[in-house]
Amino acid sequence: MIINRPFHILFLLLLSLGLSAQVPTQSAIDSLTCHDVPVPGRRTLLQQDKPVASVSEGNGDMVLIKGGAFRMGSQHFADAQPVHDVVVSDFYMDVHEVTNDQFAAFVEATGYVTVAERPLDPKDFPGVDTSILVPGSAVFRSPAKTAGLNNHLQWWEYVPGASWRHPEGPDSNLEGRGDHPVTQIAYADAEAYAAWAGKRLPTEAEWEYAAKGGKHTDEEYYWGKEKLIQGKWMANIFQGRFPVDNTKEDDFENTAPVKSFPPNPYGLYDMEGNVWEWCADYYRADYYADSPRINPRGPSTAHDPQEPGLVKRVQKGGSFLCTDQYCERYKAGSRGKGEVNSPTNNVGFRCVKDL
Ligand SMILES: [Ca+2]
Ligand SMILES: [Ca+2]
Repeated sequence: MIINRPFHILFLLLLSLGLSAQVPTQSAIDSLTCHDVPVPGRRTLLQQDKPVASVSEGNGDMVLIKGGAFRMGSQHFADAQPVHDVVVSDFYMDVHEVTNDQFAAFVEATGYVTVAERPLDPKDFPGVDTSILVPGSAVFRSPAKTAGLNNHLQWWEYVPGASWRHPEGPDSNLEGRGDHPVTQIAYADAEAYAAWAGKRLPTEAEWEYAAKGGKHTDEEYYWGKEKLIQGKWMANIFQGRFPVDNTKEDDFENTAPVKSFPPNPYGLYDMEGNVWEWCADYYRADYYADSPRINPRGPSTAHDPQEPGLVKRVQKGGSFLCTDQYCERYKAGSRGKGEVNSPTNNVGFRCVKDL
């Protein structure tokens, strides 16, 4: 079911055609923005952080996350308040983001066609020349210069032919990127993969509980209080002057191979940065005000007050485009959100499974 795709797609289409486009809301900016070689020594650095009685036997590329109580949310983000007590049950979680090779196996087995690859229905785009309604998706393109950071259309472009197979557009491919996280994934795509794999998408609470690793509660980062540990970056985010100059201090301009950075205490990689990860919960900015304490599964409907009418699901952890200058939502307890049919080249997912 395609819901509200026209709003975002049309927005970007207009930009690609050089037509006028309205200035996006801060919410739109957040949803789209916050929206590459292992560094020896860092994994060793963190192995001393192994939690007590939190990691059990593995399940393929999954690890058992022993359930328990934790403090969910962040006092630094309005929609992540109040910070509140939550209890989650045991579950298995993929140790890394779903990779291009894994997604390719799913597509090979099922013939699945992703949202970005599907034809656009002219009924969803009244008044728009049908010749420009071609499958594609949003791609980050670093501009030579920007006029401030208020208009994200300066660095997001609707690119016909962009899809998980061609993350940056038709001229790009997955060569040498089999172990990178799959991108250009809409919510339904992630859900379809999970069902095929006999798994499901994590709830927001499960995801955040796992990210906090059984030991990190109120720190600014999922790995602790300091952004760098002994001078080393702990996640693939964006360094430099966003969005024009990525200095790649963490070695990666785009996605990184999964497991390029140290695992958290549960043995999970890239819970922050690399790509945003879809969660099963609908997004409501006010959900934490009265969410259930035990195994919360999100509100029954989505509502983003800054973009009412758009159906959004929660995304967590930030991406290679997150930076303190513009999108800090890679930080612990923060919440991202995405319109369900608006994939980008910095959004992917991982799965969980019940015991
Ligand atoms: Ca980076
Ligand atoms: Ca991630």
